[in-house]
Amino acid sequence: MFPQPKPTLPSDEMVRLYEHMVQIRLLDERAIKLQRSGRIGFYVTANGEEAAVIGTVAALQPTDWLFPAYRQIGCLLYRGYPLDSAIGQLFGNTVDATKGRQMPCHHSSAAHRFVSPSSVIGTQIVHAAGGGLTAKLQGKGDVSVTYFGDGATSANDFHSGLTFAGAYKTPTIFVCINNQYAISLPVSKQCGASQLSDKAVGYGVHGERVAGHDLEAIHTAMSQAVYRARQGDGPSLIEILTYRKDPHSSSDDANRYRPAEEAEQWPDPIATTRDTLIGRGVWSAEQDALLIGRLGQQIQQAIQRVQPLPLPGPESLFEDVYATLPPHLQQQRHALLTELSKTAGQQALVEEFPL
Ligand SMILES: Cc1ncc(C[n+]2csc(CCOP(=O)(O)OP(=O)(O)O)c2C)c(N)n1
Repeated sequence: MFPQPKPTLPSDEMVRLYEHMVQIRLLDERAIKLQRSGRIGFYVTANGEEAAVIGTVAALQPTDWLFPAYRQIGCLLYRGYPLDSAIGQLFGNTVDATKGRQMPCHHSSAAHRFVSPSSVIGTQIVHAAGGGLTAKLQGKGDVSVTYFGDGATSANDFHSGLTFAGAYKTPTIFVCINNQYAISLPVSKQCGASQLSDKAVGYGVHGERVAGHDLEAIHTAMSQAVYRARQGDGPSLIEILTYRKDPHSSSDDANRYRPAEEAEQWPDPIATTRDTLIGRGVWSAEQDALLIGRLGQQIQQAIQRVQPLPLPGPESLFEDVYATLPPHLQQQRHALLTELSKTAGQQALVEEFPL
């Protein structure tokens, strides 16, 4: 009923995926500069995880559900989410779909089946198990996919989510991006298992580990997991082994808890993929430079468009929960706007939202 996954990526497809990987890297580099220059408050990169993100999302259909953590902006861009919206979320301004209510990097888009991430580690794992059961009951062949880090495998929600998915044989794929650290805590200090994918067996879930710099291997493992899930053969845990090349976020200094030279032992997914493509004769250094220039310019232009936009107005605080605002919230909105009108010239809003 469903097509068997192909074991390798055709070269033109691999080039296409490589371009998405480069886009993530360039956006990360630019966003960190925005953070360092005080223009956005916070950022987390996917540096070292680009093949994990793109190799997995590329094995899915746009109708499959994603339950991400905070390093998977690349999945959303891969699915066609506008760059302006992605960057607007970092600024929390009027093109931010989350209206400035979330931390930067906590994107969500119902249209792209990219469910709102929570900062609380591991919560998305149970949501994805439930999403998998929903997909199974609907019977359309959709799968649900969740992304989380090595640290999240020690959270209660990992146990709950995999127990549920294994028991109900949900079409869920648990993608654990093992980047070696949960902030400052190395994997070896938070878990006694020799590999995290071994945990799957106790839940009746297929488990497998794959190298994080190997785009094709990731894509193949994911395609096979998707195939099993769509066939009704239940969930998989895919551990993607890589290294977090940057600090945990823009808020910490990794030099305080790990030696700088450690990163050099881990292959870079971008360089590995680029070299593979050049080695196959389907890519060149000149094309690479042109790509970096083109994507960098797109990002720069999007920032120039988005950065000047205003922040959401204070009245937006009261939107999106109730179809009809209850009287006590109407009173609070009026009181807030009346108060602000005294200092910030918001009289027009008071008139727009009278009691
Ligand atoms: C339940 C919970 N505990 C602790 C934290 C603080 N915290 C934020 S990120 C993080 C590390 C997560 O590491 P990992 O799951 O490996 O993901 P990574 O950031 O490496 O991608 C921690 C401990 C949190 N957000 N939620």
